[in-house]
Amino acid sequence: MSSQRLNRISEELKKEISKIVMNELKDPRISAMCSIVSVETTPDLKYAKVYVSIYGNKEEKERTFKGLKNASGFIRRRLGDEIKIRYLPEIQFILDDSIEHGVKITEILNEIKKKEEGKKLINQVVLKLIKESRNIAILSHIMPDGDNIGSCLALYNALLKLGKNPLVILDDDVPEVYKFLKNSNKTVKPELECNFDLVIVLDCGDADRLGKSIKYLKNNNVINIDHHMNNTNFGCINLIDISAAATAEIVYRLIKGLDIPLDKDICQCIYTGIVTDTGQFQYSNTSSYTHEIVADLIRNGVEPSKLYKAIYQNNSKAKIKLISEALSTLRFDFEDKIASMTIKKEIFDLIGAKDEDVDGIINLARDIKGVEVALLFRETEDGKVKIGFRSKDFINVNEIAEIFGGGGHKRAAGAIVAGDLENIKNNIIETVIHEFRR
Ligand SMILES: [Mn+2]
Repeated sequence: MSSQRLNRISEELKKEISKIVMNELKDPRISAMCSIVSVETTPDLKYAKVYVSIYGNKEEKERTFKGLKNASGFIRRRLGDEIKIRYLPEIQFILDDSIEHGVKITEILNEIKKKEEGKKLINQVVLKLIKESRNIAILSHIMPDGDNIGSCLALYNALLKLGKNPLVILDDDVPEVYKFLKNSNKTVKPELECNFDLVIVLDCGDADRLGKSIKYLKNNNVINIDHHMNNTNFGCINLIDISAAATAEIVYRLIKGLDIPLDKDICQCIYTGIVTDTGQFQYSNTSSYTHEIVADLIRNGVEPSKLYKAIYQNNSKAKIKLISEALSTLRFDFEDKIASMTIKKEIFDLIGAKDEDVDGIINLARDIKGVEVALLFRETEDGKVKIGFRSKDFINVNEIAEIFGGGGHKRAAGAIVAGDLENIKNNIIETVIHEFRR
């Protein structure tokens, strides 16, 4: 191939990759301040080295670079739609620091502006894909919580109204407490082998948390809709809004965008997602926008006091026994700023508790005066320990959970670690203390 033609291809790749990076990637890790400097394509068109300049400190650079590398498969697929060449080269991102300081501020600002447009674009693409699809699978993470169930059922009920053929596929049963939601009995287990026109994953930061449902990501168009800050962007399209208090908020916006009229059933599902993920509107993720949505939900039939009774005044006996056992293990560290509790498997089994009964227990430790970080250690069936992290004011527990392979939000996160319970406890408490001292 002539070097002239190769240069032309490289130039075109550069243009298209820049467009995709600026307008379509929604990985929160990717800083808006990055630009594609140049592209070098090998003569056999097998590889394209993409030199990228990232403006920012070391950590921002690393984060953005990781995000870009992660997205290279998606970018390559999108290039296939945009450019007509026989062989699509494999993309290798290479960090180019040499021209970093030459990046003009105006250019950066232009790119940020484009990124804002990119967000709108993603919304439009999601709405279009939903409109054009008929068989739509809705998935979420294992050990479902209120946002998970509320978001899935809100979308399910809305898509039914749109004449679609939706299906909620969950690894676990719907927790008792959420069974009052419309069509909670219609969810199915990930048993069928089936291709869908569209797979929508809700409230799930990492594909690994899908359990057995992860198989539906293969050979399907996947839209990943979430509000977790460390979402791994495993979808073909990723609609991630970390400012949303709950995924149910994003689902509300989608339903509005699809012009589906709200009804009481849909609104109850959305309300459940929001009320549970905001800790009944007490966490810092609760915004004026959250309350605006809730006002709309109430206008459309939600009766908050009834819903509260259904969700919060409906505890199983096992749950209360579990709370009592957990409280008896309460331990304090670091001048009582860290409070932790432990639930051993044998106690859990003895009580006959269910996974859902653990929900909210950790908050009892967090809510103690002077406590900044609360931890709940729970032995699970497979000899692993599930750790819940909560913080009150300033410790970013998402970062701590990430160290142990987990994640979540700044004030609420989780991780699962294999090993000896006591070792894990000490290790994690030490890590938290280290975080305080930083
Ligand atoms: Mn959520």
